[in-house]
Amino acid sequence: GHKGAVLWFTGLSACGKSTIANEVDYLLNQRGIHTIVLDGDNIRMGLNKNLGFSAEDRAENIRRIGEVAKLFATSGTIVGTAFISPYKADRDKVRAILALGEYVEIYVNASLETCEKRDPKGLYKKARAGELKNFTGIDDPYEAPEKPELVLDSDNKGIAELAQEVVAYLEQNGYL
Ligand code: GGZ
Repeated sequence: GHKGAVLWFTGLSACGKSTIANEVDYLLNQRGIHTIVLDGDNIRMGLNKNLGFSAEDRAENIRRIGEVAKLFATSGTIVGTAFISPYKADRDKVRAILALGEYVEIYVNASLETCEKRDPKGLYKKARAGELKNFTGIDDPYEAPEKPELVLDSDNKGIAELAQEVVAYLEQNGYL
């Protein structure tokens, strides 16, 4: 049997976090595992709709998501979270409130160039034009993880392969 865990995907906008998290979610569901994905669609639209993108608001966004993820993990669910979570200190606080081994940091590593080329919502373009301020990677920092549990090469590999890498990590480390 498996225990709860938090698969904390972090990376730039358009790096593939949400898509990979949803594919992992699907693969785990196929094995009968209880899962949930937390992402901008279900968190920033609801619980966190009063928060923007200042450093303070991003910190509060991540803090609340960490607390929600902890509740689900305690209930035995495998939680996937897909937020930029650009600041190391905010991620480290989430790690600290979870039980040992419960927090699995997954760095979805795509270069800014790749993300900007994808630009599915045209946000990088707006940020470059100065129409969108404090955009991560353009005029707001992204602090890459120093010791993530897993790094995914999103410049060179596709969604299916990266999702398999996550599942393999979970198998090899006793989560499944
Ligand atoms: C970064 C922003 C910004 C700014 C709006 N900076 O590609 P998306 O659209 O769907 O993903 C981005 C999302 C980031 O929200 P998070 O909750 O993941 O951020 S954080 O963890 O830093 O709190 C992008 C959109 O929101 N977006 N403005 N200024 N991304």
